[in-house]
Amino acid sequence: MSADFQNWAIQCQAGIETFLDARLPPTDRVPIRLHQAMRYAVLGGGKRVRPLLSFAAGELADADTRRVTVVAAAVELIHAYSLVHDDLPCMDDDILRRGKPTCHIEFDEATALLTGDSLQTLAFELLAENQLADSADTQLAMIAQLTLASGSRGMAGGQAFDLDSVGKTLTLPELEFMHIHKTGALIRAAVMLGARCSDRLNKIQLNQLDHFSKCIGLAFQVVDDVLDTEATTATLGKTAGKDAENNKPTYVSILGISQARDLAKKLQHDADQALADFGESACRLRQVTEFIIKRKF
Ligand code: GRG
Repeated sequence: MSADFQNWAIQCQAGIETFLDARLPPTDRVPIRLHQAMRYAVLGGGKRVRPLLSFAAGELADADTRRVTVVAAAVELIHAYSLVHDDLPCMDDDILRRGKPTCHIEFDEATALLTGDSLQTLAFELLAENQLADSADTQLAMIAQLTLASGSRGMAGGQAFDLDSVGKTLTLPELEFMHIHKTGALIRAAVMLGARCSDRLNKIQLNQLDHFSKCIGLAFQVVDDVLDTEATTATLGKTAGKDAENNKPTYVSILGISQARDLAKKLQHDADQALADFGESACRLRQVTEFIIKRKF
């Protein structure tokens, strides 16, 4: 990673932290325990990959940073909610997330459930109360895009497939279908919402960007599966080896580690190709892609 990219990423991560800190309800406001749990689940952790993608796509489209910050925060809130719910005993039943006890361990199950619910609605509150696009039609379309990416036809639907797949043998296309929804849909929304904060990109360019975002959504998951096999709990900040322990089909269980790594490289190449027409303006998106592929946690 170049120093230039690292500085840029640190700046974006700090910007999103400040914004989320200001917009999450304070802990002296009732219901205090719920507000404490919301802040616990969101602040001071995570790689903020989805916000980095929104900022990089925003730069590509020359979008207003204040608008991009709002959509990046909304996507990160949806992501944080999904992690809180995913860790619950009725789902993945995990005790460690972002290097600290999961929300239901630190608080309790009912609070964790309400935390996820409240983070999700806060995301849409942000999108509804700020100007994100030049036209109201575009803004409504952006909000619709995030609802679709989060719900039963996106992330929540992918999670349902995931829960249903435990102990089963999936084909590669079935695994891909699951991850396009579970992980890919929100990553796609992060990219596209960042770009749509400006109306600079035409339909062809938006389609190219959409293709890019589908490739990196899958690449992110392939790398996640490799890390779940190879990295330690201490490095990941979440329990390593969970997929095998839970008898879940993964890219590693289907392809083996070496072919899974090759697939991640191929997807990076496809993502790069999708950006070919953008030239230098897509530099940040290429750097975030490299970060996703080379990450160690
Ligand atoms: C509960 C509706 C609902 C959905 C949950 C995304 C998800 C669906 C569950 C998370 C489980 C998981 C480990 C999925 C693999 C990919 C993934 C989303 C990893 C975590 O994202 P990172 O690495 O996490 O970006 P940080 O902590 O860095 O933000």
